[in-house]
Amino acid sequence: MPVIKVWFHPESPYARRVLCFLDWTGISATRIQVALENREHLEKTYLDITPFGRVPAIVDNGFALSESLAILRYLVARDGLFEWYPEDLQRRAVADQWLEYVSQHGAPPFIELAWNLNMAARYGLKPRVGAAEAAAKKIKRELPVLEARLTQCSFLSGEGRPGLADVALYPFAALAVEAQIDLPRVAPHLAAWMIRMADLPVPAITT
Ligand SMILES: N[C@@H](CCC(=O)N[C@@H](CS)C(=O)NCC(=O)O)C(=O)O
Repeated sequence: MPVIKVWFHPESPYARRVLCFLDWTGISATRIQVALENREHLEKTYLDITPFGRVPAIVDNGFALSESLAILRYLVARDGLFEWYPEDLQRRAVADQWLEYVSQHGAPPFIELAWNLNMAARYGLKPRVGAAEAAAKKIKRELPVLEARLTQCSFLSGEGRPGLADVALYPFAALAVEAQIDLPRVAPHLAAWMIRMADLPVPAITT
């Protein structure tokens, strides 16, 4: 099979969803770093690959695709990796339920907190006024949801092994320290899940 090209930034949790999945599944890919800080994502050469001008994006044998979750679903179907995203109607529906939940509610507060408390300053940018407080409120609502699921199941998938919802959450939850969330104290089951996920091979942070 031709080698996939993947455009990423090492600090983008969206891109890291794809990088983690590539590593965990052993799909070979050429990684191309996009310097968001130099606005490379807004250059024509990159916009020719993805109309959205964001990372991640992939090109597979001339076929271009953006949006991290669309890419994960594509890779599952392309390589028949249905252990990550079941084909059975109701198991797929549950996988989608958790994937949607992570996408809409579970993951965003981690990056919003981490960005506004730490990351923005690293890039010489100012955090948005009130954004960290708003994200802290959101995380307070979502942590008990994640914690309850991971009290009942070892992975969000509910399948006894990680699924796409777990992949989608992992790089965001990995921002807990930068988000100033003491996971072992406030969400011990989520913290234990992080360790289970970290036991899977994880890509290095740089190319
Ligand atoms: N919904 C997109 C979000 C991707 C995204 O927001 N990526 C950020 C980096 S974390 C980006 O490229 N930002 C550049 C910009 O918005 O200009 C996905 O899931 O792939």
